[in-house]
Amino acid sequence: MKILHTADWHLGKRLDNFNRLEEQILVLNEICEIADEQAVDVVIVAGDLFDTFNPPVEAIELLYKTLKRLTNKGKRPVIAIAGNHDSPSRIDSPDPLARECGIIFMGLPNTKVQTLQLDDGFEITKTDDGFIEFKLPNYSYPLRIIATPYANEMRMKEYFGEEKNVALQEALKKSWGKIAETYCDEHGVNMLTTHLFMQKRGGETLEEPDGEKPLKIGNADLVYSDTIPSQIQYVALGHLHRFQNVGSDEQPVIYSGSPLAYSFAEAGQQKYVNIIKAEQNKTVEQERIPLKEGKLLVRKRFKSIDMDMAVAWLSENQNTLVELTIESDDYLKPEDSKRLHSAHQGIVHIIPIVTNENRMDLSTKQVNLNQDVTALFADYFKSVKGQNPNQEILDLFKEVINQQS
Ligand SMILES: [Mn+2]
Repeated sequence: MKILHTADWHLGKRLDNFNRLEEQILVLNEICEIADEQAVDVVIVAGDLFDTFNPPVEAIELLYKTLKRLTNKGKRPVIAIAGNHDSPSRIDSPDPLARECGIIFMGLPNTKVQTLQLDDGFEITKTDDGFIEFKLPNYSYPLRIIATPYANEMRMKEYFGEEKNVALQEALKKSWGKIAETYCDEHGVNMLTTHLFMQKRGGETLEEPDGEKPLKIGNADLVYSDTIPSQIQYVALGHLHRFQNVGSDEQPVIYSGSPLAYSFAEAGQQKYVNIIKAEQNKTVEQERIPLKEGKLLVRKRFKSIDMDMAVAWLSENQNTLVELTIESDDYLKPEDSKRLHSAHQGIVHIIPIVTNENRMDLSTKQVNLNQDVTALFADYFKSVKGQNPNQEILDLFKEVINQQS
């Protein structure tokens, strides 16, 4: 059977002032088309469906429409779990209605899905807290999924009936081990999906997404991939935005990554969905499919004297979101800033970098207190920015001063 794994949709997320909804519509449409072309039997969305607890209406509509489309009229189960950005109750609440369409929402680690049989569709034959067994129309063997939506360390242990002083790592190992022992024999396909910060023991320390709510605080919520029971053939993870395997070839533990680059730390990253071919009692085959939609995030650096070059580059790379660094000896002039912005609609930040060396150090320099306040301000500005303020800034300063008197 074929499973499509995706995660971290973050519907409703913005990049500063830039709304990403149009791109999200395009890339989710692309994911639906991949699911159809590849004729996948099951879809897993491993958390962070929304970006906030109270997402905008357009994001909610986009989620429901996309998941419904993915179910292929109730023939293809779609399992969507909550991530750390999602409100568990918001994810759980449409469940009775969603289930009839073939969408299984799981908001909490102890969510117990009800058994179900859809006309001409699939069947949910067994369930337990955080566990579902599916019978799919075209397969003689079942698919089992252990699903652990995000909860913080303390709550997670509570749901699993563990003491506070037990490490999360141990609590998960015990709970997953018990479910795997009970339900996951070699006569079916066995998978696990969760939204956690997981890495390989002894492996490199992975970076959490920029601007994300971090899970790893003093390593408290860090879990190693050796907690995974041996019966599990594939782990579908959410949280980290870059595609990566933190398991092994024999037992892949995969972050599918987000479908769009959501911060400049992800600039230039190719995004994917992962397609898994699984059979009972066999190592899975995987193929990651690159996503084409969405704007590229680009970090670009120019010297202010090469303003024409910057403008030319911007004109030629319209379908991008740009973080522009401008090196100059003087404070960036408003007319330059205007020129850059009129050449490109997607400049998210302009970072001015001062290259001259006559930055003053206030700690060693005697401040001349006999100057007027505007001259003092100019001195201060130069000490902080390394440049003299331009006339516009001085005028603005004077205006502020005058308003106060
Ligand atoms: Mn997350």
